Amino acid sequence: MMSSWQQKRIAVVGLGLSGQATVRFLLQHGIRPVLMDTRKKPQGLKELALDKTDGVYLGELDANRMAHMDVLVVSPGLDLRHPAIRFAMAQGVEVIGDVELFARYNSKPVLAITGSNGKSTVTAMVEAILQHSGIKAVAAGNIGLPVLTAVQQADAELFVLELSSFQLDTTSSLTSIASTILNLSADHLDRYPSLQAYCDSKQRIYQQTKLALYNRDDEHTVPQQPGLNQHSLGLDAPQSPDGYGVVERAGQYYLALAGTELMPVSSLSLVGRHNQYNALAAAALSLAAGADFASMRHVLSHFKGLPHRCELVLKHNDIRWVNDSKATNIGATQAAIAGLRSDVAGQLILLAGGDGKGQDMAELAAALQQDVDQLITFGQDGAAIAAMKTGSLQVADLTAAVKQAARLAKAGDMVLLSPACASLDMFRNYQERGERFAAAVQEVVR
Ligand code: UMA
Ligand code: ADP
Repeated sequence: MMSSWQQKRIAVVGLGLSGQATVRFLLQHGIRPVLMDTRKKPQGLKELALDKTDGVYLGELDANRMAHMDVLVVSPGLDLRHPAIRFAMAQGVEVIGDVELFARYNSKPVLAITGSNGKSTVTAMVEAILQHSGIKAVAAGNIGLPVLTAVQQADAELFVLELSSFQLDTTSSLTSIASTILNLSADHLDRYPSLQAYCDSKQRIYQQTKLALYNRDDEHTVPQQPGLNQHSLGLDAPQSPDGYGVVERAGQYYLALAGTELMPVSSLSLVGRHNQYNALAAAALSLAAGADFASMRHVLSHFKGLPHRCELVLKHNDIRWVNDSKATNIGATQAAIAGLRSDVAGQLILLAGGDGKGQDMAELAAALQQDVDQLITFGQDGAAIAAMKTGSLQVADLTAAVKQAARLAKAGDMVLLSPACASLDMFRNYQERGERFAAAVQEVVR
């Protein structure tokens, strides 16, 4: 496939982690791309063999230069509605992403995972189950490892891809042995004109899949394309003897998978109903890839949650401090509140705020009013969240929020950072926000 590309003029647009991996991949195949980024100084550029490229253009994208290319490999961080990209497309330039390039080149089996929330957790679970089953699986994509770095790993036998809607927008050839949309709730509405447009983007994951696994409690996840081999997942009874769900026997609840009682729900290592669903989805996906039941049981009963997802950072004087910085949208925060509430004897104190990405905070109101005892908000859209609950407190920043929570918290309480917003108004990314929270907690509490 790559030999036909040697005659083409290729630009890599957006030089973050995925863009840099794309440049390396192309150079390894003897292709000299043109490099572009709207940023004046993208990090890590110096490590690339820039002398082997056909030029590096930083700062405002030049529409005419782009229109002279045959193909633009555009990073997921760039909005396809950017005028220069639109102009190039209108001139007939092909616009794809790194996942599309991966799909055209890769010959190994793929499992593909998307959804508004739970993607990374399920991706990591599936990778662990397959590895325990003796299959050399590699997790890549939105989870962090660029797909064009992963595809170079010669000993990889299968790829478990976490795909964002942005990656799916520029992908059309991906085939998978199974794929799933875990759930869909409002997110990234600063990049999509409507929830339906965001949903249509997610639906692209089913395009050439051998098995679509969807959430029967979330209509947006049901394949819209007819004629697919498909199964539904849910936390109720399976819909057929070989279906997927939860069954009750002698007062115990079990995950049920294709006619097998896999394991009691009570022995899952992660708490919260949303994680029961994540475990079921991970088991269903790995089954399609040939994993064994013993490995599923082992991994799902020992899996340690990923950092920044409902992670206990400190228990002090019987007050628990939980970091859920990865909750960058309302759906994730709702799941965290619903999942943790029943486990809190005292007050649930929520810290929320940041960049709301155009979400309607009214959707969070019910959870805030019913299940949250004290709400402390911060950041760009903190006021919009505070307006959803009377008696809430608005503070200047995350450290002030931690200090305020420390004043309010008593034995039996939980302080939960689950912001329902992106972090980019105040932090480099959600990881930095979570780390600052943990540091502030140590400092203020001890
Ligand atoms: N940017 C510019 N100019 C450019 C290109 C990017 O200003 O020319 C900015 C944008 O604000 C953008 C940010 O840089 O948001 C990052 O974009 P990038 O292209 O540099 O991103 P990468 O470092 O290549 O990381 C991307 C994914 N990032 C996005 O989709 C925004 C990473 O997902 C992914 O792990 C990585 O590729 C490897 O595949 C991160 C993410 O935040 C975790 N994803 C979003 C999410 O989960 O909600 C979709
Ligand atoms: P993603 O990769 O899609 O952002 P993660 O696995 O990183 O998802 O989880 C992010 C946050 O989303 C978690 O901290 C949790 O609050 C919430 N979450 C996880 N799984 C689900 C789910 N199945 N449904 C709803 N919310 C979830």
